[in-house]
Formats: sequence, C-alpha cells, structure tokens
Amino acid sequence: MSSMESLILQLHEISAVKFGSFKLKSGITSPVYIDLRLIISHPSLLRHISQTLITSIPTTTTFDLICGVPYTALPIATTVSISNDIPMVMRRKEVKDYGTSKAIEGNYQKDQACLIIEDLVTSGASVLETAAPLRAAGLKVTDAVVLIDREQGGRENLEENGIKLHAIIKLSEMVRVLRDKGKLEEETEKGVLRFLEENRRVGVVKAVEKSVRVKSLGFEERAKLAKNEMGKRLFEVMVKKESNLCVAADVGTAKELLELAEKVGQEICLLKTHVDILPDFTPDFGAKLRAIADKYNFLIFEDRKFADIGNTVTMQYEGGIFRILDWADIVNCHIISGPGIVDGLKLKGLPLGKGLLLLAEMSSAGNFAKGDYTAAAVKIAEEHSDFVMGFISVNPASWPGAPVNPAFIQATPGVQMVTGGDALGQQYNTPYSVIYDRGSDIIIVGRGIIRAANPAEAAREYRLQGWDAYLAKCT
Ligand code: S5P
Repeated sequence: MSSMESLILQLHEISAVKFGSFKLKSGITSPVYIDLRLIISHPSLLRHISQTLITSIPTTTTFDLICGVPYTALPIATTVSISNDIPMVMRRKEVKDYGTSKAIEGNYQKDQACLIIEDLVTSGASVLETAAPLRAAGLKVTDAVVLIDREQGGRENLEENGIKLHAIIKLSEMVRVLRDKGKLEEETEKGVLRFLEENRRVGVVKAVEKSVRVKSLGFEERAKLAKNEMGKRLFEVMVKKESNLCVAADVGTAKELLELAEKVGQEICLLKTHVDILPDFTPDFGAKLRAIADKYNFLIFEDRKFADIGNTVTMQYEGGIFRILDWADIVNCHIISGPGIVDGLKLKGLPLGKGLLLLAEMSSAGNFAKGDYTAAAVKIAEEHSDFVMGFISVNPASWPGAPVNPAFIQATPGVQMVTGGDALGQQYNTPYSVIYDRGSDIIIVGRGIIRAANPAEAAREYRLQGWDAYLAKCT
C-alpha cells in the first residue's frame, strides 16, 4: 500500500473525512466533509502527515522557512519544523494594536524564501491571506504544500498569484481509494465525484464572474472626468506612479513625519497628515513637506475632518498656528453641519486650486455615517463637484446607484494586510478587498506601514497589492 493510500485510510479511520450532507461555509451543500483539526489527537498520524508533506516537495524547490496557515496547519508546520530542523514563522490571524503589533512572529530576514503549509485547499483564499503579510514583510513566497486539495480552483487561483501548489491528496483520488478499499459505497463515490465536477472551479468561476462584471474605468479616463483640478491631478499622479497608496503619517513628531515622507515618497500618491498631533510643529513645516512632495510627486492631504458651520471652518482652514490652506493640497470634512461647510471651505480653497474629500463613511465600529447620511454626502458632492474631489468611504460599491460618478475618487482607511482591528474600534480590511470587492480607489494605510520594521518596504508591498487590485478591476 502506498503512503498516500495509508494516509487516506487513517484519515477515514479517525473520521477526519465524513460522507453525508454538509452545509459548507460558502453555503453550498457538500456530500463530503473534511475536518483535519482532529489530527492533533493522533500524534503518529500527525507525524506521518508532516513527513509526507515535506518529502513531497521537489528538491529543486528551496526554502529557508516554513509557515503554517492558522489554525489547523500550525501543528503540522510545527512538526515539520521540529523533525526537519527548519525554522518556522507564524502569521497572526489578527493584528492587535498593542504589544509588538507584528503580523509575523519569529525571526526572518528579507528575501528569505518561505514555504506555506496548509491542511486543506478549496479556493486558495486562506493561503493567499497568509502569503500577503509574509510578502509584505519582505519574504519570498512561491510554493505552498497542502495535504488535501478539494480541486475547486485553489491551484489555479494560487498560480495566478505566483504560488505553486503541491498537493499530497486530491479529493477525487481520496474517494477512489476509499471505494477501492471497500470503505465507500459506489453511490457515495459517484455522488462526490459528481459534486466535484459541478463545483470543480468554485474559486475560478468566482474569478470569471468578477471579470464579467462591469469593467471599471481607468484612472486616465477618470482624470478627464474630474471637475476639480486637484482631483484631476491626483488621478494623474496615480497613473504616473502606478500607486493608489496613501500613507497616514500618524507619527509622533514633525521630524519623524518628514523622515517618513522621504522613506515612502516614491511609493505613494498621497501623504495624509494629522498636523495637530505634532508637538514640534513650526511654521516652516508646510514648506519642508512641500519640498519632499515635489521631489517624489505626491499630494498632501491634511486629515483635518472639519465639522463646524461654514463661517468657522473658513477660519480654521486658513488661520491659527497651522495655516492648513497654505500647504495642504487636500482637506476633508464631515457633512454633519450641512452643505454650508462645503461652501465655507470652497470659498478659501477653490481659488487656490485645492480639493475637498467628504467623509461619506467611516471605518470605525459603530459609527453613524451610513444610509441617508452617506447619500447626503453624495448629493452635496454632486452639487459642489468643482471643489469636492471625492469621498472617504468604506464600501462605495454598495452605495445605492453605485458606481458613483467616476469623476469622484474614493479613499478608504482601515487597511492592513490582514483583517482585524485595534483596541479602540478601528476595523481593517485587506488592500484587495478594499479596492476590488468594496469598490474603492485609494488605500489609506497608517500603522500597517509606519509600524513595520521597514516602512519603505512595507509601503512598496501595499502599493503593489493596491495597484494589482485596481488593475484586476479594470481588466
Ligand atoms: O473613517 C476613518 C477616516 C479616517 S480619515 N477612519 C480612519 O481611520 N481615518 C484615518 O485613517 C485615521 O485618522 C488614521 O489617520 C488613518 C488610519 O490609520 P491606521 O493606523 O488605522 O491605518
């Protein structure tokens, strides 16, 4: 009996593979259910699986580290690591905004190759979720090994993302072996094979469906539609730099902010500031930042979130210590006080060619910017499209009447390589989800970049992910 056959029989023996009628996470009903969490109760089987996985990798595939996809593959990866003396890294499923706030645990160096280990692959989404933060940390991910491939598009999806899948057991082989060994009725085998045939490419079909949905207009075309000059310029910068990344420069001092701008300048279309958090702010701050912005061709967005009546915001925009109007290309405002706030800001900003983003939605848990409020923001934007260049949004593809006028730009905060949140209500989505699924244009990334060991490298990875998702939307 081959090692693969013996593995299949053992998995069947411990009921890690069950036949019947099971509702899957995706909502579809499957005649087969695989639960590999059980293997931790069978140490010799766990060892057997781990050894088979690692020996199945072609010798031409080299790697320095391994990383299991949480949670089920973690004990498998650990066993592989211990038995073969290969160092392991671990990907946090959620990044918390305390402690060291790392997405990847363990020691590694940039450019090391990391092999991903997974127990079961359906569409390949979980492998991709683990590959993204590894890549963002500077590791090379080109191969993944999996115990069972459900043959539902995972291989193709991973291939498209530069990852070769090595599978030990294909689900169709598994049912054939079980049938041959008399563990399965012919009817059940046929049922599973039929199910597999019908659902063979769940993930791929999804990808095809996505590609037949309305192709998004490219930023070049949208630059021509933009009525606000700064909006037009932003679209043009994005095209030129192939970047839809905005870094939220929420660092402790003006000095650090200027240093950060130098580090990430090349990767970004926009740098977002909160100038009122800088204890060492001096009147020459604007000119210094402008020089860096000109050097790297990015725009400056002061995230002031004005919220007062029109008359007050004119003074807040122009005056005080910060004199935002002098140096910020773009500001934003809430619409809680009504359209007068836009009139006020426009009075000062429009003659200087500035642009305004309206907060149509927010990323924090329990916020009130939704439904009619979001719709009101869209209406105000349309009425002031000479000055309003777009929105701060989270789910613009879900707005009534979406896609919203493509002359407007959508910028979304709450972005990290992994979903999760912080301890104070921030909620994170991934670059792909923000741009492709939720229909935004720009990812706004703060701590995902500024707290990375190497912000320049992290910014590059976010830029590539954001831009790839945009390209996917346009093709
Ligand atoms: O709804 C919002 C709007 C904004 S502009 N949620 C947000 O988080 N922001 C800003 O985006 C926030 O003020 C911060 O500067 C940035 C997110 O930072 P991160 O560290 O959570 O990525």
